[in-house]
Amino acid sequence: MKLIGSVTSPFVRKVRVVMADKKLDFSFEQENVWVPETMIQQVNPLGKIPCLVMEDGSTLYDSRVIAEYLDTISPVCKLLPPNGRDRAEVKVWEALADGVLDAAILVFIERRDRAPELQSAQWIERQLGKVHAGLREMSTRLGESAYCMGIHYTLADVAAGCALGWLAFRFPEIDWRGDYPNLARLADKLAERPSFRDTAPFLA
Ligand SMILES: N[C@@H](CCC(=O)N[C@@H](CS)C(=O)NCC(=O)O)C(=O)O
Repeated sequence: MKLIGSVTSPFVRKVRVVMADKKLDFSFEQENVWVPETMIQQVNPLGKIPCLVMEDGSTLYDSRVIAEYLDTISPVCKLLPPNGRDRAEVKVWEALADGVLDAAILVFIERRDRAPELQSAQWIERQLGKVHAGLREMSTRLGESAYCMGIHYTLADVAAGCALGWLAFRFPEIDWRGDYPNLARLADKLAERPSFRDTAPFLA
């Protein structure tokens, strides 16, 4: 399997963490999807990473689909409950953490790619509102539990840890550690795992 991605994308990181936790072999091909010469649309018409290229050349996207698939191909470190309400709850956690990222990335791109006079303060406020509401909900859901789903590490923690890690990387001004000590405690615990430690985002 070949994973196409970058070392800064939190969605790619989700997949890399899952691969590492489940001890799956893959090659990692870095692709900058933001330059005009990117070839990403040859494997994903949406032009987004992560994209998983299988042995037969077929492709899987997006990160939620890839993570769910990877969990089915190895019994090591099961990350999703087999069915029922618990499985849906893990997927809600994933939707929540990914949704925080979607909103934060829109702000990041607006600020990075648009001239200051063209940036919409209203749009940025709208998206930041989602980021803050999402963080609040993550904190409420976590409560005093060791992990998102209680005592077991799951895909919910992978998604939450990658979202928090990316916010720390790109939005240091958002003080989620100060506002939500329980999220800081979770992030610190996850950062000790080799799968998280080895995939921390960095600027190349
Ligand atoms: N829902 C998708 C989101 C993927 C995504 O937005 N990836 C970003 C990088 S962090 C990307 O490739 N963006 C390129 C673009 O939007 O053109 C997933 O979970 O994989």
